[in-house]
Amino acid sequence: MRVAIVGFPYSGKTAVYRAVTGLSREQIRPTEENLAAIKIPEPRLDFLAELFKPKRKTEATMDFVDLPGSAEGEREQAGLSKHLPTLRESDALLMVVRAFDSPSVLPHQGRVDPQGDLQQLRDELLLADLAICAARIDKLEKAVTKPTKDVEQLKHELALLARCRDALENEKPLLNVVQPGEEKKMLRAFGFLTQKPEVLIINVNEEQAAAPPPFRDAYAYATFAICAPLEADLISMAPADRAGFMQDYGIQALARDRIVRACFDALGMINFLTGGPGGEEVRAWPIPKGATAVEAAGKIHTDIARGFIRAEAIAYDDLRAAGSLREAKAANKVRQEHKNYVVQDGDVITFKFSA
Ligand SMILES: Nc1nc2c(ncn2[C@@H]2O[C@H](COP(=O)(O)OP(=O)(O)OP(=O)(O)O)[C@@H](O)[C@H]2O)c(=O)[nH]1
Ligand SMILES: [Mg+2]
Repeated sequence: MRVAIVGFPYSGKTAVYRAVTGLSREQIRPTEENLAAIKIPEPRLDFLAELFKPKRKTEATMDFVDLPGSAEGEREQAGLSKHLPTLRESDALLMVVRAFDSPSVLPHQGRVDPQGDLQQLRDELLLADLAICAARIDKLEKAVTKPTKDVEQLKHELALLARCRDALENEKPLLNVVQPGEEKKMLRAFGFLTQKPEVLIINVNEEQAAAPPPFRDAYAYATFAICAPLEADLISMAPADRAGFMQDYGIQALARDRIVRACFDALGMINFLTGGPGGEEVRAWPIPKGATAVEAAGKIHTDIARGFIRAEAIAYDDLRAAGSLREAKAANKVRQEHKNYVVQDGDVITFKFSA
């Protein structure tokens, strides 16, 4: 799972990256792509750790990428063109728009207009996708006139891409145009940018650091108004020092966990959990919503999927309410599930398999 941070020059992308990763300015190479793996908050593991006393507690991680700032002269645009390969490989976009005033940081196009900037960013993403779409359609239109053995498949792809082009020309992002499953799979290699879910960060002044977002955005999966450099400073402080500052600013909780969690949810992912009495580890395993028990087993090890017999599953809430696995079993809360069981968020699972 990879999230790329996208925004106009000096919108505060690197500050957001610091706020999410806790890295200092010195730890970031300004002229290169920076990538860090961040733990996805999973508070349910704390209870499992308390219950099973394992050696390790392992959250899943998500990669965040900060792209280097673009050179002068490209300031009219977000300078996305040279970063397209990285963006295409990402699964979600963390959009950053500037809402802060600062006499020392020249705003993009000479004005602070977060909604206008967001619109422009999205237009750039749409145009980049449209170019890819049109080029492929050109190729396919020629290819389908030849009697090759895969001509039916190519026609299928052509029809899908034509639909995508129509949507893009009408300024519709592809996220809600492409069906999950087969269509999504067919388009995967193109890495369309408007097919990626977005989480929006409105980078506000310190005075608004704890205020609700200044505007709502209907498209982004979630919107956060944060003062990115302030969040970056807070996260790098010792917890004892931090509390006082947070109180002064009226900030209840660091933005990091909410942002990371929103990206995870935006991707349509859920966690199933593993661990048990006497086990070495309690762990969260991310899977796409709708994944089956045997697919979940394959996340842990292909052997477990291959030799799959059954999954013993209990909902986290049931385990928590029962207080222990033994009590939960006595109350008939542990279910025996087959291969095609659709795993639910927070299921605590033990797989039975033949080696
Ligand atoms: N006053 C104020 N300054 C900010 C805020 N966010 C970022 N800045 C400053 O604006 C400048 C640019 O911030 P960066 O985080 O480097 O922005 P960026 O989008 O990564 O910029 P490039 O990578 O060069 O495109 C830095 O000097 C930041 O300290 C903010 O919320 N308030
Ligand atoms: Mg930067």
